[in-house]
Formats: sequence, structure tokens, C-alpha cells
Amino acid sequence: MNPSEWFTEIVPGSQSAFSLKIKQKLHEEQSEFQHLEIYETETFGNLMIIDGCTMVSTRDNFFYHEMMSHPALYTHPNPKRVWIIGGGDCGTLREVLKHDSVEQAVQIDIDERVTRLAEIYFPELCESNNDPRADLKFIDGIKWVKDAAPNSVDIIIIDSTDPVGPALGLFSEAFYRDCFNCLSEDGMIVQQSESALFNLSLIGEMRDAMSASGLTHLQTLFFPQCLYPSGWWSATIASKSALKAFREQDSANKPFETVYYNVDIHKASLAQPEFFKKAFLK
Ligand code: AG3
Repeated sequence: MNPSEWFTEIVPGSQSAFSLKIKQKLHEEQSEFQHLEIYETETFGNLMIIDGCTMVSTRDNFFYHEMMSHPALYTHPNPKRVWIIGGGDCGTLREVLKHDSVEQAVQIDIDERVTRLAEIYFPELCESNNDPRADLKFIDGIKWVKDAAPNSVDIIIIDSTDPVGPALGLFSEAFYRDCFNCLSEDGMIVQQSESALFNLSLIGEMRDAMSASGLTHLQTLFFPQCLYPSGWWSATIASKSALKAFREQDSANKPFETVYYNVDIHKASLAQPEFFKKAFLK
């Protein structure tokens, strides 16, 4: 095996790594905020790497983007205003805009270069960028939420990188409190919450910070994501007030295509593993 033909992400602490065989490097740059690389792989299509970490592949991004969007959008009674903090590849934005109830979806990513590269190398993720309901902003999401007026958003989706570097503040109690303050009464946040196998203590700290901010009814949902460390990922939903009932009928009759998400997957993703219950729910 010639290592130069492979992209490898070594996962600190876990003594494990994930590799993909590459055909060629398509792009590399240091943006103002992070190091960006794009590869063409043998079997996963194109691959985006940020600061050495896998972000998106053509082949398997649907798991993540669908699960970051549809469970929350089918739990909120009538989601009209959605913000995506991060999400510069526009994959979450595309899923959010599949919902007819959504009147405005604002994507706030600090790094415009991520979106410009996604437009070139992941055009399918950007296919809804010209939807009149879409608004792409390239500013600091932490400041955006801090400056927002009360009752200005129904769902905030935090589609961030790992909690290091620019994304660290997106996992803090202060940020969650700012989210709480600008959510509508039925509002909720969804945050990508890493691997329950490799990052359980981080999930615990994140859940504690969410609860301390006033957010409540935390639900961590689980889904496969082979590109990311351990291949098993999670998202955590937290609500401003009482959790609303899952709109199961609407989900069963969803008027759009998905690859992974459906009503049964939604329910199954909420099943809590025994070790997770022991850690946080008992
Ligand atoms: N955001 C989650 C990336 C976390 C991956 N971590 C890693 N490879 N260590 C992905 C952005 C997709 N819109």
C-alpha cells in the first residue's frame, strides 16, 4: 500500500484512523480561517477535508445532512424560519428547503471559501442555493446569534466542524443561551454531536451546557456516517419549551425524496443505547 495514494484521518485518542483511496488531489488552500483540501476518491466521489478532518463526501453525506434536518423539522409544529450555523457546503440547506413550511433559511458560515468550493466540487449540494427562500451569509455565526432579536427563528441547526478552533464557541453555554433568547416559543436547536463511542464525555459536557442555558428536552439521535470517526455519528436536539409531538403522519407522507431518512428511521434514531442511558438518562 502506498500511503501517498490514501487520505487518512487519524483520530486522536482512539488509536484508530479512517482512510480513503484517492485518485487525485483536486484543490488545496489555506483560507482566512482553515486549511481546505478537496480530493477525488476511488469510491466515495469527491471528498472535502477541513483542517485534516473529513467533512463531506459525495457518496455518504446524505446520512448526516438528512438527519441534521428532517427529524427537527418534523418535530417542530410549523417551522418557518430556519438558521444553519456553519453548513458552508450547503448540504443541510438543501434538505431544509425541501420543507414547504420553510419561508426563510439563512445559512451563516464564517468561511465563504467552503461554499465556493462546494459549488465547484459538490454542485448537487448547492442545487437549492438560488431558492428565493435561501440567504447565504459569510459572517461569524456566534455573533449573528448573539445580536439576534428575541423570537426571530424557529429552528437553529448547528452544522459545525469538531469543537476545536473556530467551532469551539458553538458548543458553549453562552452560545446556547444566545440561541435560547432568539428562538420562538416552540423553537429548537439541533447540533451535530460527534461520536457516542469516541466522544461520550464531550457529548456530556455539551448536554450539560445546553441544559444550563435553559434549553430542555434533549434528544440525541444516532445514525451511521462512515466518513467520520467510528462511523457512527449523532445529532442532539434541544427545545426552548416542552417538546412538541413528532409529526409522524407528515413525515410518513413527506412530499420529497430522501436517501436515508423516513418515518421509521426517525423513530429508530431516537432509540437510546444502554450505555448512553446509563451515562445521561438514569
Ligand atoms: N460537519 C461535521 C464534521 C465533523 C467531522 N469530524 C471529523 N471528521 N473528525 C460536517 C459538515 C457537513 N455539512
